[in-house]
Amino acid sequence: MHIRDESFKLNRRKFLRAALLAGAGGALMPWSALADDTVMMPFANGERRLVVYPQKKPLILLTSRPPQLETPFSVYNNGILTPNDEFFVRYHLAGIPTSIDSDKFRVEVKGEVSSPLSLSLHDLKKQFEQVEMVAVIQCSGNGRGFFQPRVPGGQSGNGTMGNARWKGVRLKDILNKAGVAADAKQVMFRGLDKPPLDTTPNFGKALDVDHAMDGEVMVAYEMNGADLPMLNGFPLRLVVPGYYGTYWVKQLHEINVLNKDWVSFWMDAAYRVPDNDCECVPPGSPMGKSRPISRYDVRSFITSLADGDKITVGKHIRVRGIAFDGGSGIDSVNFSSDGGSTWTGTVLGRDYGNYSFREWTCHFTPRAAGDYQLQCCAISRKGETQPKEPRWNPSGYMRNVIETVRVSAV
Ligand SMILES: Nc1nc2c(c(=O)[nH]1)N[C@H]1C(S)=C(S)[C@@H](COP(=O)(O)O)O[C@H]1N2
Ligand SMILES: [Mo]
Repeated sequence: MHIRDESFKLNRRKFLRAALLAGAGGALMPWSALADDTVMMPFANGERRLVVYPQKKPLILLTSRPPQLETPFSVYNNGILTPNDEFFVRYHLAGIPTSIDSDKFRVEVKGEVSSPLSLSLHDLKKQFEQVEMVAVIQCSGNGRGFFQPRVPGGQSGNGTMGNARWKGVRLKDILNKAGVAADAKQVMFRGLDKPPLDTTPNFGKALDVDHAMDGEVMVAYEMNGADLPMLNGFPLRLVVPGYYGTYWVKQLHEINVLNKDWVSFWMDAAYRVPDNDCECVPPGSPMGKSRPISRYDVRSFITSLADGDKITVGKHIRVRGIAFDGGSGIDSVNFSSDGGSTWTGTVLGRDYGNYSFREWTCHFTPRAAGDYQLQCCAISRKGETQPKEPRWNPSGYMRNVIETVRVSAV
């Protein structure tokens, strides 16, 4: 059966399977993919299976080893926070942890520090101030499947992003307790996942020490008021507000302070963007000089309508969507029903902070029968906006072109 991503609905049988797979308590059932529907993504070779993983509703399968699961886009219309059981999943290595004893779990703080620490979850919650923040995590390759010319890598639509309320402690407070050496340069983070072959580099990421100490980067144990799902990093993950998901290390168990830049595949070969103002190169050309990917660019989406929807001539509708950027916050969002020739303002919803999705709404009445190209375009508080033509880079990162939803009025 083929159904469009935007209109997919769960049938009762799948709900039952999802419930079965989720199992009881923290113990996870065997990792398998069972749902038997497919969805069509709006690009060539876009057929995808819907799969059920532990603690998850059916998500769109990109790969199963390692799991890469995309959120069906319709989910973003249901609320500003993305539910844990519909949150996208991305791992690089097949050897991911499937059960963790949270009593035995420790995060080690070591390297260029005066007193190395080994902290249990209980220690973290008791020894440091607990903080909360709503923040978007977005994969660098969100929307990669739309790149023209096509680029290698997970061919995802725009469903590898999510917005959650994270609860945890400030990384700065942990590092201060350990006592960071004066000549510290970077802090390196590792998760518990293991490569299937010893030749594959273990996953890790590094931040400059000033960034790690900025008071915003968090070590989080809760997401939307619940423990992190196993696939989203249980029991602990790094939260790097405004920075691409690659830095948000899951199953965080090692924090290593270094007196030099960390040399690794994950910083020096992967997750790099062209080192210029637009972080882009002419379509089809090589990367050239590059730098590590960093903050999100500004994006916005229509969530209440999807490509191919029918609307009624003369009937008023409320169009709704979301916008976000790398941390300055959203200043305004404009809406167009004629493919960007003319624009009108929209009304912003509640402000959950500069790192959150921001809802926008506007009114639209199609006056005549025919096709409409609906677009939205956000402007951030630091004055950035979205380009009309897509920017391109060979890794398919940082897509933020003005997206178009094609509907017809009948
Ligand atoms: N341990 C570990 N953490 C990781 C990764 C990984 O492969 N292993 N992938 C990163 C990438 S690229 C992304 S986009 C986010 C995805 O977070 P999610 O799976 O919770 O949605 O996790 C990041 N943290
Ligand atoms: Mo990612």
